[in-house]
Amino acid sequence: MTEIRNDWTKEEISEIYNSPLLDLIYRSASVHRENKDYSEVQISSLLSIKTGGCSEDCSYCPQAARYNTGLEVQALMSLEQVTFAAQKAKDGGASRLCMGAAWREVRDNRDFDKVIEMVKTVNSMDMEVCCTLGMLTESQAQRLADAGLYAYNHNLDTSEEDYKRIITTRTYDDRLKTIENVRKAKLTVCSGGIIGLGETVEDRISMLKTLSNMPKHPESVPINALVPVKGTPMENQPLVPIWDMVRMIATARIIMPKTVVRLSAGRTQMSLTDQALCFMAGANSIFAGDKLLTTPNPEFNEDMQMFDILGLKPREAFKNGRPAVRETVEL
Ligand code: SAM
Ligand code: DTB
Ligand code: SF4
Repeated sequence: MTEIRNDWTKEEISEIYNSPLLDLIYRSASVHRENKDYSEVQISSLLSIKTGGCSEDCSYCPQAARYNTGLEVQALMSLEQVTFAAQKAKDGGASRLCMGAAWREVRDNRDFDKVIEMVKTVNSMDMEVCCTLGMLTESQAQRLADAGLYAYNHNLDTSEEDYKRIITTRTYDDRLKTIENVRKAKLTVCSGGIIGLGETVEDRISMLKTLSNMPKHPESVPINALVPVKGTPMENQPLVPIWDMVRMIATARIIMPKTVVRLSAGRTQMSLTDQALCFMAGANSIFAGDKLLTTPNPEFNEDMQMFDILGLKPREAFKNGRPAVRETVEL
């Protein structure tokens, strides 16, 4: 069994990332097969429970109020709407529902009370529940955990060095602090990044170092390819070459062998063959359903056809235990 390390250096990660592509894929696929049932893919469905109007200036994001992206702002959904969407996602084969809100941070108000109810309801429907709501305090993380939340998504997005170029309204430390609060509440951590923001290879390596040097690796690491959205500062960014996506996924797989690596945003820009390479390189999760948060994603049926062709199968919910018993099982 591959050793879990939290002391990867930039040099080591860089050597892996820059190794000849086929050697890299061979190595990451081997690590994947040693550590995981490689044919099992965890499926999450995204639901934007509060859309647009965000006060942050993340330069990739269509939901930032300051960019004219033509997005319709929507207030927090009702519990009924969420229940309906959760059932639809479950029927489509998703084992996890990830609810996203375009908030800078969570505030202790009625909206948060409503989100707590949503978490309880989706949890009672036998789905893993994930939230991504912006910054959290320790007590807010604890409230979410008590309601049955399974995972919290909070991405680093890029390297510490590159952060100011992408976002000025918060710091890298703010991001790390929330992740720490999530850990303190014993929630599982989902944290990754975006490639295609104009970052350098060194930035990618630096971000992977931060993730892999955390005291405990995130249980899931989403690798997003930028979806360039008109009206955002990143609208003219060229599409990410598939080889960069494969290198990121393979490197994440090798340095965080037990982590679920998610082939996240950007799949509509990829062929089936492209995606097959990503699964071969060690990706073992996707977002399914025809929408990400605000941008398109392949249809459930298309993905199921892809699974059939590639011999992949969806992972069932709570394979690693329910939140209440989570401490006793290996994640
Ligand atoms: N507001 C919360 C936050 O920032 O953590 C949660 C929602 S935010 C939309 C979640 C993540 O979506 C971001 O961290 C970023 O990684 C991803 N994202 C947003 N816009 C994207 C885009 N155009 N392409 C790829 N990923 C994107
Ligand atoms: C993640 O890493 N990617 C998802 C999820 N976590 C929240 C979001 C992707 C958003 C893509 C742009 C949009 O649809 O708005
Ligand atoms: Fe707001 Fe999150 Fe979008 Fe940043 S990424 S603008 S915090 S919704």
